[in-house]
Amino acid sequence: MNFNRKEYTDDELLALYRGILKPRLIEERMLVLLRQGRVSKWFSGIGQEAISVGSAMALEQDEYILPLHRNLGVFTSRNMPLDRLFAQFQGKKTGFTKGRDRSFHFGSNEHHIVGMISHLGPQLAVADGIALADLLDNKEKVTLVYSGDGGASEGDFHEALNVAAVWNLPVIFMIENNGYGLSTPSNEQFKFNHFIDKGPAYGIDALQIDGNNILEVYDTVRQAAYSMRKNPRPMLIEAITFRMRGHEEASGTKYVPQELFEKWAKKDPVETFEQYLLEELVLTQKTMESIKEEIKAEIEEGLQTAFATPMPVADQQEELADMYQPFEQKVIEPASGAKTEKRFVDAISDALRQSMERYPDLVLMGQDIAEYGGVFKVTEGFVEAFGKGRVRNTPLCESAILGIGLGMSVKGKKSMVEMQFADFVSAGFSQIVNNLAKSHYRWGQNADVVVRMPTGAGSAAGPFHSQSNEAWFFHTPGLKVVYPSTPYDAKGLLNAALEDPNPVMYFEHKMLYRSISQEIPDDYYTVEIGKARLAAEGTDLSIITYGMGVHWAKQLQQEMPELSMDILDLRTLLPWDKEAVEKTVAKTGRVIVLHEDTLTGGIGGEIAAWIAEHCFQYLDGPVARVASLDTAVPFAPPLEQEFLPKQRLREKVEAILAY
Ligand SMILES: Cc1ncc(C[n+]2csc(CCOP(=O)(O)OP(=O)(O)O)c2C)c(N)n1
Repeated sequence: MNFNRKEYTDDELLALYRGILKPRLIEERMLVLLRQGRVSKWFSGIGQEAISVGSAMALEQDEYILPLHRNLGVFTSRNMPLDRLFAQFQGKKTGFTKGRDRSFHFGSNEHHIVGMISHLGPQLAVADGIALADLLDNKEKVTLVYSGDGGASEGDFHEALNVAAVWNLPVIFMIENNGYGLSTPSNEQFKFNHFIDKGPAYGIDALQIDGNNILEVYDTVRQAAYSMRKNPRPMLIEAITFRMRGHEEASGTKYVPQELFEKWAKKDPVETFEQYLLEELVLTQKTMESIKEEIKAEIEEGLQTAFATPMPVADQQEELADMYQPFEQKVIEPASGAKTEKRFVDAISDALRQSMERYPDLVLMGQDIAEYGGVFKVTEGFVEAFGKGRVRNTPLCESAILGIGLGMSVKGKKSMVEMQFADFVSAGFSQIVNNLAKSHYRWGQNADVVVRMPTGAGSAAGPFHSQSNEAWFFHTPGLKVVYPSTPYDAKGLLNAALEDPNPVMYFEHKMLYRSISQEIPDDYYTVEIGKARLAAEGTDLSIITYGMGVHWAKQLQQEMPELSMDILDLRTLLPWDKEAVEKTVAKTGRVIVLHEDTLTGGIGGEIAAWIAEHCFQYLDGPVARVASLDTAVPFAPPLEQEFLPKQRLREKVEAILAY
């Protein structure tokens, strides 16, 4: 191994030595505990410590690091108290996730670390988001994120690098190339020779280093970070290394040829550095022994404390409440009575503009939303008003942009991500349901992100520009889902969504954009999230619905003037207003749940089940559902009309009344 100490002092070298020893000694202890069955799953970083430790120690303490499952050295380099770290591994309440997530799956803002979710790749875009926040605030900071050679096959890798390159984000993408992804060797994982070959393809500078040489890692990252702080841009560093143990401890290493272990054992990052320091007379045998004893004592103490802590006791209320960042909405009334007739689309635009004025930290991101104004022209004129920094055209990278939203939240910024069509959210699904939705519950980090979802059918746009996919998110704890049906609610609910520090999916039906208008307040105001609204009042029947369903029910009422019915517009789907539902059911005793989404697994099923369970005593008939056919959304208008539930509504109303 070629160590080059350059100008580094003895103290700096010794600090690196202490740094690299700690994760190694912890791991050696963990292996013993594993054999004794005292810790569960363990992903070993033995052989790769120089990368975690060298890179983490090269950064400033308040620069964010986003580690993965083999980066124990990042956590130790940030001097996390070991008792807490071990408590985290053991699922104890005194860890970082109250026992809710395992091993390295947590973050700690105190230590400027954002931990991974199991999916690996989504981590990369979160780093982009942190870097973007710093860049917008001229902070001159870098963010460091890791990827394995296997995880780099994920689409998220491509998206994160692409956006970082286009936006000049100061992110160090550290690729730990250890030759295997679980059991899959590199030649079955990718066809290129080196990850550095990818850098230029993205317009990113790339460097390849010996990942087992802590001095080389430290020096390279220090220099890269220094240059990137002054001249913001991403950098790809490929660290060549080897995984000396199995993917995780239970899975063995049969698939790895023995000679590879022998070859890499000679390059052990801890032993070779130790040997170098002894030869350089930076370290003596005696100091080496005493440093080891000191660290071992710290480990034992941490372990004893962690083992002595009891397992968490489940408290249902606390578990449910912690899915969300606590937030008590105060409904804001408009400051004056001034009103203007506005179309649905203008109401949305109004809310965005006023929220941009209200929150200087709010950033809008979406495809073609800047100069072009978005495909539905919601953000027309916004660049002139707020600048390109806050009104950002994005590449076609839904997943990365949503992950960036989470990264921005880590830095206290709000973001709105516009899906060009709600259908395309599938390309960023994992970021929403796994990252944004779960991070508060897991480690207390809120995701202050509103995702705007132009949704719905009716314009012969075919299966991929027409879907109603609110049920995907309705099923995901941690999200809020709102779905206005009037211009008044569109403005008030979007303002409320942007105010709320939790991730909110905001559905806006495209067919309502220009087809309905209403006099709405000129001033800023909010509508309460979680509250339904009676769109019509009657006594014979309740139609519980939202979005376009409200308008279908109203049309039916005009066609059947003799019919006296409640039309309950849910407005918020998650959490939905059970009180209002119970009230209308108690009043009429006959219920239809109506929605544009397809029938099976739609929100109507949940509401109908809840009514059956909790309002049985009020019912004079079965709880009926009217929804779209269980097919994709067809293109040709006659097919689309048959698909949509509108024409089946009347029939069902008559059947329920006649029951
Ligand atoms: C999206 C996704 N697919 C599959 C897995 C299962 N898995 C966990 S780690 C891993 C291998 C990762 O290899 P690499 O990125 O090279 O990192 P290494 O484990 O070698 O450090 C796999 C397949 C996962 N966690 N997430």
